[in-house]
Amino acid sequence: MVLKLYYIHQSPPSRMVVMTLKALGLDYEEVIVNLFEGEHKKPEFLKINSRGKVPCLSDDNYVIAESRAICSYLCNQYEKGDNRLYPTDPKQRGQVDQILYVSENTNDMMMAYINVGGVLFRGEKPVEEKIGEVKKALDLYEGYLSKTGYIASDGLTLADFFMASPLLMLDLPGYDDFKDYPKTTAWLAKIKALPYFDESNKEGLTKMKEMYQNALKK
Ligand SMILES: N[C@@H](CCC(=O)N[C@@H](CS)C(=O)NCC(=O)O)C(=O)O
Repeated sequence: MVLKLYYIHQSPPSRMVVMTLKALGLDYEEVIVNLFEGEHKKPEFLKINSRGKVPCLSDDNYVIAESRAICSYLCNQYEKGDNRLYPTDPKQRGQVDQILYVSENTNDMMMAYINVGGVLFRGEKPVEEKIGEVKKALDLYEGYLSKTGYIASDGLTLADFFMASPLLMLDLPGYDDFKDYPKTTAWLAKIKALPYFDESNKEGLTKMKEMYQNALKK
C-alpha cells in the first residue's frame, strides 16, 4: 500500500483527511499542491483530479477526490476493530452519512460569514449580515450534541471531524460568541484535545489566520 495525499495545510477539507489518516494510524506520502501558486490548475495535477481541487488521494493506482468520500474510503478499506470512525452497522452509518451531507451545508453557512475568498483576494471583510447563518448552524450543533455529546453516535465519528472543520475557521475573523452554545463548546474542546489534532491542524490554521488577518489590515 502506498497512500499519497495531494493537499495543502491551509485547506480545511484537506485537514479532515489528514485527521482521518492519523486517527487510523496510516502512513502516507504528502504532496503539497500550492493553490496560491496555481499548481492545482497545472496539467500534471489535472491528470490526477480533473476538477483541480484538493484534497485528493491515491492508493497505488486508485485515485479518489472529495474529502468526505476520501475519509469514508479510508475507513472502509483500513479501519479495524470496534468504536469505528465510520460504523459498519447500516443504521449507525446512516446517521454518520446524514451528518456528512449536512456538514456541506453548515460549512457553507459559516463560510458565508467568514468570506475567505473575498477577504484574501478581493479586499472584502467578513459578511456581518451572515452572522445569523452562523447562529442558525450553531443551533443545529447544540441539537445534534444534546443526546451523547458527539454529533452522530455515542462516540467519535467522521461526522465530528466534518462538523468541527468550519467551527475552527470561525477563529479567522476572531468570532468567539459561543455563550449560548455550551454543548458545542465542550465538544469542540474534546475534538481539539485529540492526540492528532494539533499535528493535523495547527500549521494550516495558523498560516490561514495570519493570511486572513493581514489581508484585513490592508
Ligand atoms: N467538496 C470538496 C471541496 C474541495 C475544495 O473546494 N478545495 C479547495 C481548497 S479548500 C480547492 O482546491 N480550491 C481550489 C479551486 O477551487 O480552484 C471537498 O470536500 O474535498
